[in-house]
Amino acid sequence: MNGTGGAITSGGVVTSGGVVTSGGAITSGGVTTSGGVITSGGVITSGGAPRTGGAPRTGGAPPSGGMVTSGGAPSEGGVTGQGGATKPTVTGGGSGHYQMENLDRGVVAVKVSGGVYVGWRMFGYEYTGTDSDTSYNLYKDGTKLANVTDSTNYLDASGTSSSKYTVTCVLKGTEGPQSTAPTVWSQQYLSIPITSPGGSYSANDASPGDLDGDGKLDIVLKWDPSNSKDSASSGTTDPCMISGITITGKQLWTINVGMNIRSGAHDTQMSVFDFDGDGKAELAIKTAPGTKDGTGAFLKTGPAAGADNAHDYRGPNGMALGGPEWLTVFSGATGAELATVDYPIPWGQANWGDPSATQANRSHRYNGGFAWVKDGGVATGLPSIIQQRGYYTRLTMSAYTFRGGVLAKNWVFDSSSTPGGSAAAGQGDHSCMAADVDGDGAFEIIPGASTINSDGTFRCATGIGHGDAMHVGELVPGKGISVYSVHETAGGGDCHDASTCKYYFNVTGGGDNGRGAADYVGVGDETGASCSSSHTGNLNCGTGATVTPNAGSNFLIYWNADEWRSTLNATSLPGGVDTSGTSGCNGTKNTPTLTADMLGDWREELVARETSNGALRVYTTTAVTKRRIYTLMHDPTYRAQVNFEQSSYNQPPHPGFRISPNMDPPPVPSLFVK
Ligand SMILES: [Ca+2]
Ligand SMILES: [Ca+2]
Ligand SMILES: [Ca+2]
Ligand SMILES: [Ca+2]
Repeated sequence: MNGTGGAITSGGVVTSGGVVTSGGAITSGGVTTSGGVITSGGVITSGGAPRTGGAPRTGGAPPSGGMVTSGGAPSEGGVTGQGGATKPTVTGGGSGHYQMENLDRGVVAVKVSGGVYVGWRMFGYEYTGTDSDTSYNLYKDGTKLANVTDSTNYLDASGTSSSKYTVTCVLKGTEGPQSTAPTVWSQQYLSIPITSPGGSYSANDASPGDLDGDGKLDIVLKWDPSNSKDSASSGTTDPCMISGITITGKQLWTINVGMNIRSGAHDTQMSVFDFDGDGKAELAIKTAPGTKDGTGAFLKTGPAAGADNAHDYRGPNGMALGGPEWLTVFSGATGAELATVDYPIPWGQANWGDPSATQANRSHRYNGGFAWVKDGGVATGLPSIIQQRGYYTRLTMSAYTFRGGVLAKNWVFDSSSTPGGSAAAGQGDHSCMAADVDGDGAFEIIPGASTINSDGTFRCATGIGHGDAMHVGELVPGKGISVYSVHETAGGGDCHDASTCKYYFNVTGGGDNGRGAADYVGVGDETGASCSSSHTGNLNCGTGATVTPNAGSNFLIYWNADEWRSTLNATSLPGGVDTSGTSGCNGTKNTPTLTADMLGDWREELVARETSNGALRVYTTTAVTKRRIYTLMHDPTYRAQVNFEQSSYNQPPHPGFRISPNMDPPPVPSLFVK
C-alpha cells in the first residue's frame, strides 16, 4: 500500500505517517516494528535505520541525531561529525561503524615437508592498535602448543596429518572460545567439487560471501557458455548461469539468467554481500523475463509479476532492446527470488553513444559490486548494492538498499541528468571500484577517470577518458586513496588522487594501452607503488619516475613471507607451487576465478578452476610470516573491492592501506558484525 498514513504488514512504502510491521519504508514520521527505514522522525522498535532523528528502541543505527534507548555502543574510531553516531547491539564482535561479516577463525592446516603449517584469522575487532593487547593460543589435540604474539601462523615441526589444531584469541588477558579444528590438508589446496550446468559451460568469475551464515565464506560462481560474447560483438549466446556453493562443497542452487540477458564479461555483474544484515549473504544481478531463480521458478515479484517469460526481446545483434529490465535480489542460502524492481536505468533511447542501427554495445556495458555509501546523505555504515550502466559516453551509477525485505532506491547518478555530472561522461573503465576517499565513513564509487560521491553526486573527473584496467588503493604513501588507470584513446596511463582527480603523473601516447597493474611488489623504493604497463614500463605511482619493480599487467596476490605483493597470471602462483590441472578464465585476459583472503592468515588465497570444470581449488600459502595483520576481509576497502573484482575485466582488490616491508601499523578498522 502506498500513500499517506495507513498500515502495511510487510514491505511497501508509506509517504507520511503510518505503521509498517515489517520491512517497508516511511518517508516521514510513522512507526516500524521491525526493520524498515524512516527518513525523518519516527520510531523503529527493532533494527532499521531512521535517516535523521528517530529513536530505535533496540539495535538500529541512527546515523545522525537520534538516540538508542537500550543496547548500542558508541562507535570507536569511526565517524565523527555526524553527531550521535551509534551502532546496533551486536553479539558477534566489534562496536564500530561498518557492518561486516561474522567470520569464523578460518583455521587452515597443511601438511608440508617440515611438519604442519597452521594459519588463522585475526578479526578486525581483535586489533586495538596496540600489538601487545592481542595474542593467540594454538592447541594441538587439546593441549596448548604455543602462544603466538607476532603473527597468525605457525609451523608445527612435529605435526602429522591426523593432528587437530584449534585456536583461541587472548585479548587484554581474556581468552576467548576455541575455534573448530580443520582436517589437515594433504596438499596445498582445498578441492570443492562443482557441477557444470551443461556441456558448453566453464567455471568463470566468482565472488565470496557467507551464504548459509556459518561464518565460513562460500562462493557465488558464474558459469560462462562457450559462445559468450563481448558487448562489441553480435550474436546470441546460451544463458548465463550462476551457482551458490559452500566452501565445504555443498551445491546450494543455480540461477538461470535467461535468454534476454546475454552471456559475456560486460553483462551480468554480481553484487554479493549481506545486504539486510541477517548474517547471510544475498546476490543481486540484472534480470529480465525468462530469468529463473535458484528454485527453478520464473521471477514473480514487483514488475516481474505476470511477465511474459517466453517473450524474446533480443534485437538483431543478440542483445535485448526495449524489453523489461529488472534488478533482483536472491537469497544466498536458497537462490530464491527475494525482491525484484525495475532496473535503475533502462535501455532507453540513443543516448549511450551507440550508432542508431545497433543500439546495444555501449548501452549494454555494466559493472557491479557493493559499497557502504551514504543513506539519505548520512554515513550509516550499512551496505548498498552498486550497479553501473554505461561508461563510454553516458555513465550511470546506482545504489540500492535491501533491508527488511524491501529492495529500494538509495540514489542514482546519471551523467545525463545529475547536476555537474556531465563531466563524468566517458570517464569510466572496464571495471569499477570503491573506497572512502575523504575519510567520512562512506564509500565513494570510482568508475575509472572519475569519482562519484557517496551520496550519488558528482565529485571529480580527470577528463582523460576510458581505459581497460584500473587499480585503486594507497598507491602513494600517506596520500589516501589513489587510482592507477591505463588509457585507451589517449594511450599511456595515469595515477591520480581519487578525492580530487588531480594527477600524480599522466603519460599519454602510444595507442591503446590495454593492461596495467599497480602495487608494492619488490625491493626498491617505497615512496610509491609501481604503476606498470607494457606501454609505459614501471613508473613510481607518486612521481611517474621510472623504477625497477614490475607489477605486471594482470593479477596480484599476497603470498610470500615478506610484505611485497606478488604478480599473478592465470593460476601461476609464486615459488613454483604446483597448480597443474587448473586454468585461468576470460580468454586472453587469463584471470583467476578469484583471489581473496578466504581462509588462514591475512595473505590471499587463490581460487582456481580445474581445467575439467569439475572442481574449484582454494590454494593457501604455507610460507611462515612474522607479519600480523587482521583478515583483509575486515578492511572495508579490500572487502568491497573483492566484490568488484568479478566485474567486467576483472581486477585484483587492494586494501585501503599500504602493505610493504616498511609499512605503518595497519589502521584500526571500525566495524561491527552480527
Ligand atoms: Ca558459509
Ligand atoms: Ca542477508
Ligand atoms: Ca567518503
Ligand atoms: Ca588468507
